[in-house]
Amino acid sequence: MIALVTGASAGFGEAMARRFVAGGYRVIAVARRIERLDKLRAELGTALLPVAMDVTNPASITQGLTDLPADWQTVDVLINNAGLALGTEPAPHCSLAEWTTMIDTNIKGLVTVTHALLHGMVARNSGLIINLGSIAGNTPYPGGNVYGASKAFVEQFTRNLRADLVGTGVRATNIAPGLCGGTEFSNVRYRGDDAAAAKVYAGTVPLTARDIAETAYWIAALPPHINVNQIELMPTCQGYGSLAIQRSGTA
Ligand code: 8X3
Repeated sequence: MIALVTGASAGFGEAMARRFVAGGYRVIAVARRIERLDKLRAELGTALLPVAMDVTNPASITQGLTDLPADWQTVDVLINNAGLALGTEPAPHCSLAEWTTMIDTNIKGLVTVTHALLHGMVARNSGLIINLGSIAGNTPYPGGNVYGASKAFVEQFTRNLRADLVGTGVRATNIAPGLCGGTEFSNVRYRGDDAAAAKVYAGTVPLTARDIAETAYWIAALPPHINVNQIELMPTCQGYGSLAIQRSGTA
């Protein structure tokens, strides 16, 4: 069995590459940072194939997939993990360039890789697409603006895949994690301000990348008649908040 994991150079993607190799899969590890993938290959051996690819560049995706060795061409499990959040400012203070980067990666990249591999899965009557959504896709919060909206796209795209794929044997799942620590996610979101990133997790026991990898592996290991449409995970220390109300006469 072959799994292709995007964003495999760190965080969830790296943890998933490790978990799937440990479970007996061969893993196509995709990322821009090839030197990190090469290190992973040195550690995990020939069950991991590093592939340099920028999911925001359709030509790079086509090239990377076309160049796969013949015995690596049949992808059984696609894990669309590559994605990022940039900023926590209110919408009027956000950078359009950062909004566009999130759309290009979290939406366009995910859709392009899926489009490239979907035909093969349908032709083979089997396959699994795991998309990495977020609680931000269905729980609005201040500063979530385009990031949350991109994850709402991931959620609904996954459901619509399900609508179109009934009868094909191809499965699709949206994994929607909440607070998850120990990855670059918040460091990237706070644009390298590591102190601000660390504050996000202060005093919490967040989810870990291994928790998400274990979830993905469990989903893939289920019998083929079971489709997990969506799974939302939060650490026990996290919950839902109340809605904001501005009352007249108050600040
Ligand atoms: C990451 C979880 O809570 O920062 O997608 O939106 S959160």
